[in-house]
Amino acid sequence: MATTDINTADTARDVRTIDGVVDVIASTAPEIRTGLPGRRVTAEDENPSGETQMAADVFADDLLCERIGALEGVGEYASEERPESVDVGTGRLSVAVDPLDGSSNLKPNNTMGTIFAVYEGPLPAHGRDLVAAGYVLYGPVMTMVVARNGTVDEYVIHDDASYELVREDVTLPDEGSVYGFGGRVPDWTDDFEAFAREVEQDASRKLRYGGSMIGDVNQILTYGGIFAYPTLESAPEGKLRVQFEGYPIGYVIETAGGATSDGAKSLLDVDKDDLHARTPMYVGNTDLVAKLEAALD
Ligand code: P6P
Repeated sequence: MATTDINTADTARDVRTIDGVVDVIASTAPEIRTGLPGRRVTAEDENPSGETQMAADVFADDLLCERIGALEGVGEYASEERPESVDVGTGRLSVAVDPLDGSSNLKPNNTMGTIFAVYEGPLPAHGRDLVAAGYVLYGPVMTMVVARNGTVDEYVIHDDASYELVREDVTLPDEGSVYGFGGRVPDWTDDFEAFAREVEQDASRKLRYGGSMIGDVNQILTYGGIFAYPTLESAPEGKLRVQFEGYPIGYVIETAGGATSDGAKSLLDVDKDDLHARTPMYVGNTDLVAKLEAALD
């Protein structure tokens, strides 16, 4: 469930570093998007989670590692595409990224995202070590959502890498109208399926699931509701990664007044010490997340 003790940067130096990370994410996004057309093929390797890597995943990761690693206040860089974190300097902040979330959407030309998380201290870090997080959404418009200093802001990123603030202090609407549930229905647990059926029967809600978490979570941030990639019979830990997806999205949604859960507690309180550990993810309006937790209890 949502918690109030969202951590934020407490030194001017860290604020400058966070602003530098946001600048790098925004300025690299147009280059990532321009580099996608020629990279819609699978790379030779799998990522540390055993998933097929796209050439675009490797391309985006290399760009971000180089650019973020050059920032003075950053000491460590890690990504979903690399087995281990990389020492990039002596800074006290670490940055974890999912360079291209939803790259399986590349072939059908659907939405994808770049997720970033800025932690105080070394990696793997804990959700309460976050001081900023956000994502780029590669949609009809390239947008960036940033949670820092206790607020969530949305920007449009232009092809020349300039970016402009379009929505300040973004919060979830009180009444959520969309839902999106990942995994295959036969693989859902009975408790989750009962919850899902109740949400689906509610005439005030409609399905929005696109196979890229950032596209789906941005629907929740915009229209309210609930997104879940749940515990599965075949994967009790779920699919999504704690450091690169669970914590940063938990930080964004809770900063925006929503709630997040791993089924029992805030995503920010998930305690896994493996860099590529997974977690079930439930994020959205507080009432729906509370109902979900009761259903799984
Ligand atoms: P499925 C993309 O591969 C991802 O990591 C998330 O962005 C997304 O929510 C999920 O996996 C989609 O998984 O099983 O629906 O393909």
